[in-house]
Amino acid sequence: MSDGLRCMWMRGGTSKGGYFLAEDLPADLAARDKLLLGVMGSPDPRQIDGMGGADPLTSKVAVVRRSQRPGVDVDYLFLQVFVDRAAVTDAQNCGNILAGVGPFAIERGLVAARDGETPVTIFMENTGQTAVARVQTPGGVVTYEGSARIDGVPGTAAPVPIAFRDTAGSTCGALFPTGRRHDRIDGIEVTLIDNGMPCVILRAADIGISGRETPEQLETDARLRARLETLRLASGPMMNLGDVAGKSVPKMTMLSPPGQGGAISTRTFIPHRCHKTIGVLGAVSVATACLSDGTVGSDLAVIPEGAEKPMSIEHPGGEMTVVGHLEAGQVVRAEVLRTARKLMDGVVFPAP
Ligand code: NQM
Repeated sequence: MSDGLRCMWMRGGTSKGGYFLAEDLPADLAARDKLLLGVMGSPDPRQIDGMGGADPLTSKVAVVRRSQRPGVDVDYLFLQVFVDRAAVTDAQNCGNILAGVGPFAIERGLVAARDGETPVTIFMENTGQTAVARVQTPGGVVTYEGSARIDGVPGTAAPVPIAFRDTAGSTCGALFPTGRRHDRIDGIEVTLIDNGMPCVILRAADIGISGRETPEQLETDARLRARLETLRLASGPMMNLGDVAGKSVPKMTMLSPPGQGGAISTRTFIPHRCHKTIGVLGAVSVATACLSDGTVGSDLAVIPEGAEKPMSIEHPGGEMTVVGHLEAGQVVRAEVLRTARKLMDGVVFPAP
């Protein structure tokens, strides 16, 4: 591949990665994955010979194509390239990288821009569900500049609001895959939920932390990590995910009462590194748990009044607001505000 490979590097929300047109990647999946490992410089904890940033949040890929589905603009496949293992997985979605898909699709000519704002309907191949992202396109050109601010990213940028409608049971087949709103595993009460991201939700206090620790403090707590992994491995089959030893799902989110005026406070392992903030669909799943009676979370959360619930999900880097829309006590739609930015457009040269 000495001629290199066309790609755009983008920040999507609080993540960063390579955005490719499907036609620019090999159709053979083994060849594609080998190439992407070379692009990122994996396996290597420093990813020194590639573009990856030595963190799962900066070792991500979006593969985008024009959609053949009625009412859908583009299909988006998310790939997590592991940092220190020679593995690439499509077993999870990513709502942060999703934020860059609309601008990328317009820039590559897959979607015609309107003057002002362009809605881009995106089929998320990982989970078979659809999201609508609104991209700012004054004069029919994508702009990344604006006054929207999201925690975990310095400065401001153009807003990319994203709406999710049908994310319940995305990977596990049901919102509550065990059919129960809480379960007990290894003596700890958990809620197993999937509203776009399979998550194991537990109380921080139940596992012996305050929930106010930094990600660095939590990552160096060997006892905590071992306990979380035991819970995760037991949760996998209960969530219809099978053996999750080598998988990046479910995520492990520990909840505590809000400390900054939000709805709930979180610390999340994804699953072996502690997230510096929280994933988008992870936050949608946490908000949904908190808004559902009888769950771990419903007892800790401070829920806003009204049918539209702006749930401020606190995380180590600030907060992310998920607006949950309820019908008959169920979350039927969720919206989040993200931003994205084009960092580089060109040719990448993967390690052989
Ligand atoms: O939950 C990290 C991220 C994510 C995923 C992870 C995400 C989501 O912050 O939708 O965005 O949980 O692996 O990009």
